[in-house]
Amino acid sequence: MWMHDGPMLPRGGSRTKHITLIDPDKQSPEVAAQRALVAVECGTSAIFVGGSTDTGSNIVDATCASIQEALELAMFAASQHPDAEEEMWNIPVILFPGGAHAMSAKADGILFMMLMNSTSRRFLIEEQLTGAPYIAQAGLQTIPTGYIVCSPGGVVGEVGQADLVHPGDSKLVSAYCQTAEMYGFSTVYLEAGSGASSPVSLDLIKTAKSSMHCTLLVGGGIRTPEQMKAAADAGADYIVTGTITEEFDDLQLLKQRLQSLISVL
Ligand code: 1GP
Repeated sequence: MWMHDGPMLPRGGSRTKHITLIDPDKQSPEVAAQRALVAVECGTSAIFVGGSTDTGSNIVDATCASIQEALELAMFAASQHPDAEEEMWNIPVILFPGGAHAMSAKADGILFMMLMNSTSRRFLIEEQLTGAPYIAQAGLQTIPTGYIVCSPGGVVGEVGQADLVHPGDSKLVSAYCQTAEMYGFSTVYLEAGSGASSPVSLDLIKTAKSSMHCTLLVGGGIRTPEQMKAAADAGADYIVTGTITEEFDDLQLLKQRLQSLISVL
């Protein structure tokens, strides 16, 4: 269980941080926990749990529980060694829900999102209305997030019925970011879609960053150190990667791949 005062995803700091997204549908809870530990060893700053739109709460819950248990064990083990860094394991597990059906009280917090460019009332307010009572009862820390799906958009763009933001739509992304800030959201997430053929355009990231004071998350289709560095230089406070973590059954290979990405930040 994450133990800190203050926001889970603070803005700024001297460098961009990395977040690992784990889709509970893509591996067993045990393997999810192993992958999360490797990611933390490589320097990831938070674990997001979520992704697929049809994942039930039971598998989300089991995955969160497994990751939390692994982090607590790693922290305890570190506390027994004077040279080990106990604090590095104290990172938040945050729900990144496809909807109100994918929740868990085992998480530390939740991205409480408005899919701002959805054309469907469901993703603007209805899922939130369904989820809010559960979140309140579970006592999850909410991270109010303006979620903006940019082209190519992928599955989330289709399912979320997003009116995609395209490269060159600078005025539009700027207005979305200003609106998010005026609503009091702490965070804006520019999403190209999981497994996207290309990441969010660098111009959109730059414009978003200069349009608001919210924490800026960027994700979708980021696979190389060059893409990581470019998104960081454009102004992302956090870069989210998911798919690459699912591509390696061998944890040593996963470690090498994640290290090569995170070390450029
Ligand atoms: C998806 O932005 C995240 O919501 C991560 O995308 O799976 O392409 O890394 P990838």
